[in-house]
Amino acid sequence: MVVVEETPEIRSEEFGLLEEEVDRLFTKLNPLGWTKNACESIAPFTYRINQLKKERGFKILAHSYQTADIVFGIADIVGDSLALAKKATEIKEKRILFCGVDFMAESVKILNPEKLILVPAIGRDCTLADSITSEDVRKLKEEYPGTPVVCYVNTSADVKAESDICCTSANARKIVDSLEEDTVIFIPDENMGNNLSKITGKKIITWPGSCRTHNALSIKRLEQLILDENTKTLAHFECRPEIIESVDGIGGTGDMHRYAAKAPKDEKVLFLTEQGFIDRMKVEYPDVQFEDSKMICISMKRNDLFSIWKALEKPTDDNVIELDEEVRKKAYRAVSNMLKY
Ligand code: CIZ
Repeated sequence: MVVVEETPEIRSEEFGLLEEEVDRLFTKLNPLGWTKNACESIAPFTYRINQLKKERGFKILAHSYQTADIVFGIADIVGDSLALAKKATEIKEKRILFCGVDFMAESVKILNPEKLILVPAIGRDCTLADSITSEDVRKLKEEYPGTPVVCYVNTSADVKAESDICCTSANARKIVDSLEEDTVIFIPDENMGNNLSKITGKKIITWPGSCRTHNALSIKRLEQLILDENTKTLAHFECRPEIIESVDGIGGTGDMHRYAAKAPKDEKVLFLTEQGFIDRMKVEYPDVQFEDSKMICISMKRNDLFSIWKALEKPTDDNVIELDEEVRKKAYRAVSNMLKY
């Protein structure tokens, strides 16, 4: 069987603009090893997507774990889930195409119920978000009455609706620290809960959930990744506690971004998080020598230029993020509590 790939049709009068698009992409992506040929193969997609988003009144929001062709080719705003959810409340566009996984797009919908939120790929799962249900949270609350429930952003809207406050890797420490209680239920990331317990000195009741990408990092693998003893190594909160004990710092991608922005010229830096974020840093801070983590989240990588083009041109029900209004209102409380930090 011959498979003919579908690509956007480019009219002959647009060829000049397409060449400019190839040059634009090459300037951005060449530092990551992209060739002119590779840029030529994606240019019809980025060109058409950028046209469609203007024609149809969309802003494209992309999580830092997306691939570089999305981040530098078509995204208007790039960041972690907290930054993206906040930015979404500030933009005038009523339509958002969100490149990330479902729980992140749901956070945007929780804060922007009047906006249309589309996610391009199908199967935007997350091992953390899928590890716990709202019923599980209700049972935890029965077991530990009066104990505050902090949910990591990697949870469904249903789970957020049962929680007191939501947090991201960027503000988890501040939020747990700020609570009056010495015992806190932290769901669903067990590594992050244990790491927070060590940092804050609080008793954290955890849930057996983990991010398959960060949890897979072992000490042996870490040793292989550190190519030079002078490398500064920062690990994501979602990594195992033994990893956190062996590195120079801990945080979310927001903290890592701030570190990269101030890193001395030529410093060797290893961020133990998803490779998409490292590629973003390599382009934005070319004077720093970022080592690759080679940690890949396959769910994040399900969004690609083809599915984005299709979702903008002809969205289906599968692309649309819908939330029950009662659940959204309850989840809004936990998310808006988080935004104070
Ligand atoms: O909050 C986020 O976006 C996640 C899940 C990780 C991070 O550190 O960016």
